Amino acid sequence: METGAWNGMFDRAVGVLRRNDMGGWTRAAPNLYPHQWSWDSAFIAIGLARLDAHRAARELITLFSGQWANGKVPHIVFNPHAPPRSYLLGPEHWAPAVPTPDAPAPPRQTSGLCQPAVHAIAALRILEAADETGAGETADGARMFIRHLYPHILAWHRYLLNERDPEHSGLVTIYHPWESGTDNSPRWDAPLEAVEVGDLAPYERYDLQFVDEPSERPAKREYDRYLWLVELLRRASYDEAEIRRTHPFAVKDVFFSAILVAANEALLQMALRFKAPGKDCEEIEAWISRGRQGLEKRYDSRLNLCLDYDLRADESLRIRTIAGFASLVAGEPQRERHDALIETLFSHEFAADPRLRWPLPPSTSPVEPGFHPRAYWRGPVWPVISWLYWYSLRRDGEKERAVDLRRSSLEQLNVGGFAEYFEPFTGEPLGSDDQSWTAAVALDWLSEDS
Ligand code: 9WN
Repeated sequence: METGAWNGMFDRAVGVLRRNDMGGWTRAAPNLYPHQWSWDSAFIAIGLARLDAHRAARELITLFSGQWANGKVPHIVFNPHAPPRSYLLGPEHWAPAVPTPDAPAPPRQTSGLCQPAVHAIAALRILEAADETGAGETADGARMFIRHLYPHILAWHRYLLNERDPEHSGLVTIYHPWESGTDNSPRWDAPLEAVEVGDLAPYERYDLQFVDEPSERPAKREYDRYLWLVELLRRASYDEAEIRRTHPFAVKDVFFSAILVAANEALLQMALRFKAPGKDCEEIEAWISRGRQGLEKRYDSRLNLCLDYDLRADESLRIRTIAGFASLVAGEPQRERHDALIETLFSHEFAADPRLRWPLPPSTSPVEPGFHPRAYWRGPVWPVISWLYWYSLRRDGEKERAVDLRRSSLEQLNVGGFAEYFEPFTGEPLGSDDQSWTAAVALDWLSEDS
């Protein structure tokens, strides 16, 4: 562990996670996000694994206690004790028009969307951490928890592969920008613009009280559509076939799909370790190759990026964002593809823009017309995304690039603290302070030697 150079950052990161610990689960941030978010929890578990594998496993177990009967892991598991008027949308906004047997029984209250499936990657990390600790109650408990979780993660992936990709394209369909985790990315501008907002009840933006400027959060135009899409899903009672047929926002998300491939690699390792039936392994292997092939088809050789696909407009979304490097996250692209993606990632279009405070990839390319350096997913650097690329580059033998990403990220966090995201040119911390997943990835980085 290399913590000396970073002035007590490890302890500061631990402090953030402890303060956000709600007892068995961690709120995403102190004020702005008082509930348990799905992919945040996976990153949080990756960080917690460095402290306490057993507690890390509990983070996932609590999240999966909100899993739906059809395998879906909801993007939010609500905190019944969250202060009133702290987060819109609350549980009441998600209630299905007709009760669905898929949603978990009370007292668990959840949203009806999902988010990228980082969980298997986290689960494998927890097992590795437990193995490093060896025997003992904590490590054994962690292993037992993950063993118990394995079939639930398998069911989650099966939901994504079947319900969100009945076409067997290898690509996951999302029904809301929130499902991508990169909410107001310009990737979603065109498909969102095409959504006609109906009779939306008036609402108040609680989120704006927790940021310095409204531009750090999505605009009203976007929020109207976010709420309307939720209303439509609720009215459809989350019926998958109905949504597939009628929902106005349906996009094949390359980044979500790539994370699922990487997660399936982790799941396969778990299946082998737990001596799961051979048919599980064959199924997962087929998902992995289908995912990689699907991403390969979404590669655009003019932009040197993978592009999302709008199913409603029947067109590619030609926007240069961090999601375009999806095949690097999925792993094992053809050599030529790998090299082209790396070249673009470290070009002036992304991490080598000379104006950057640190050479870290911005969420949207500064050469893209929709780029905005302060606006959420339209330009700022997000440490969790830097972590995902660091993880992928390291896994695939790009050691030097990975070392540089880690070092620059730690410098960014050392100066700016554990903010939700950062202005790419000035390094100013933006969004929420003390964001749990930012502290968690810092812990993971600090626990490595390079
Ligand atoms: C909506 C919690 C979540 C992250 C998302 C991020 C933001 C929520 C919001 O916060 O989304 O899910 O209200 O803006 O975009 O990636 O999981 O940290």
